Amino acid sequence: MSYIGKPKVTHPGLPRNKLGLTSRDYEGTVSTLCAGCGHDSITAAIIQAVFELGIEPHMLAKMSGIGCSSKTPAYFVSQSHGFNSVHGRMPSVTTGANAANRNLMYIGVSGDGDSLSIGVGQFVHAIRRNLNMCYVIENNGVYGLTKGQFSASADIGSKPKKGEPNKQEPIDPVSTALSLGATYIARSFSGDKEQLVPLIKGALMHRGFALLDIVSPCVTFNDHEGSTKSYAHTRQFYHHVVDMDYVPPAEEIKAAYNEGEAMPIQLHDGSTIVLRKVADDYDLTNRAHAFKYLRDHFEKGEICTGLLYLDESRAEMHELMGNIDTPLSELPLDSLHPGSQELKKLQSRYR
Ligand SMILES: Cc1ncc(C[n+]2csc(CCOP(=O)(O)OP(=O)(O)O)c2C)c(N)n1
Ligand code: SF4
Ligand SMILES: [Mg+2]
Repeated sequence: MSYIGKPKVTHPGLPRNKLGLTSRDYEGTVSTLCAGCGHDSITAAIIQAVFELGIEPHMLAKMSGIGCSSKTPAYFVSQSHGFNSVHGRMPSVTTGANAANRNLMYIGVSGDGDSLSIGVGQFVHAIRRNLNMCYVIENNGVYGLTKGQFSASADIGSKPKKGEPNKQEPIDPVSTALSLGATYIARSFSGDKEQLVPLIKGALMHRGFALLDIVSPCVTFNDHEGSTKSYAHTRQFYHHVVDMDYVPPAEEIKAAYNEGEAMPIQLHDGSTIVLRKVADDYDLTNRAHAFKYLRDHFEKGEICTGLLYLDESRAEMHELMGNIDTPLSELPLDSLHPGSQELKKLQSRYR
């Protein structure tokens, strides 16, 4: 794979964030994806979110597996850490990295194939551990990179370009994450940047496992009539449930919200997310209610979007394990290494 850098000519008038950086400083290499691919729009939304949050590039770790979606970390924040793992193994590699260095901010970018087929065993255990990361599934219903075979998120009746419609039940990442106890669950659409950017910001700042399931049409293999992951289908059946704004710790909430319509929730770092309910009858803090609502609307063919579930109270992986605050990567080797005598004692217990 060859990477082409973007020319670094920046307009002097470009807005700068709290670090003095422009959005151009958060770009990556030139994308090699097909023109119009939803994944490129998600990359643009990630760039905007990390720029606006003022994240120091060296404090970000971009993780991925294999697929067109998993290639995209190359296209944002060139100066951060990155690990492109094998197919479906991004969650375990991220778990290991996070165990060693809890100070970095982790963003994993995966596909519906990478996460729901070969990587499904890894995906569910990262949720169960409440791994502190933002997990993005760029969901197009197909294996784009290997030329458009149906993935496990393809809906029943969805028609391929050639061949028979899908007959098998889809795996819905949102319902799966709800049942496993993920603590921040959202769904959006690559074509809705206004909804997507605050959802990404909230997911990055949330302490615990944050899932973003983003419908991201594959223009080459799954954007035709009869596909349920096309631009036209998604726009027609898109149903906003709860939108949100993200307010950083240093800023006060300026917008006027009517009681009942908006609910501010403080995150652990002192920032606030302000929820704006679009569907009056939705309760995003009640798992059973959220599950039923999403299922009922799915059966009507609707795609519920927005922040769909939030639990700020659950402990994340390090807290659950009672780990020390200092990242293991910063501890001296002798404090991590028990020594050969201790190892012998430990082994003798198993003889
Ligand atoms: C172990 C292994 N099995 C199969 C493949 C072939 N393969 C590459 S990408 C991919 C699926 C990618 O689909 P998805 O994660 O949905 O990404 P997309 O390209 O649609 O963004 C498959 C099956 C592989 N690279 N490695
Ligand atoms: S094959 Fe599909 S998923 Fe892959 S880059 Fe092209 S449009 Fe995007
Ligand atoms: Mg896919």
